[in-house]
Amino acid sequence: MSREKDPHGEGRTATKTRSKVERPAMYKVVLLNDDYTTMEFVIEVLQKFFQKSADEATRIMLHVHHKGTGICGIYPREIAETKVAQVIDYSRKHEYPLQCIMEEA
Ligand code: TYC
Repeated sequence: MSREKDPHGEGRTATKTRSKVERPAMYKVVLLNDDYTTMEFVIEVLQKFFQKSADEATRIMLHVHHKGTGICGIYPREIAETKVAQVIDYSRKHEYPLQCIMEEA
């Protein structure tokens, strides 16, 4: 019962049940650098699975190439899991060792 509707008056009960609105946990999807995957393939992956423009995909790929890792996007858990699986499946199908992981944001 909400306190506003408590017929016994304010503060009599501790039964306010308004549920707390919680934001879903969010996860970063992260690409890892390696020496074998081509730059062109990484750009293709970023455009195909993360809806990046050619310029943004190039920027992210170069960031990963120079720094070792880079964020492709931040998503709720199930979407992040799907993106990671899609990137790994597509990369293996094309015989690249590209690695993609998720981390709680
Ligand atoms: N380092 C790779 C090369 O020089 C390019 C690359 C970039 C690979 C990003 C993976 O996640 C990656 N061909």
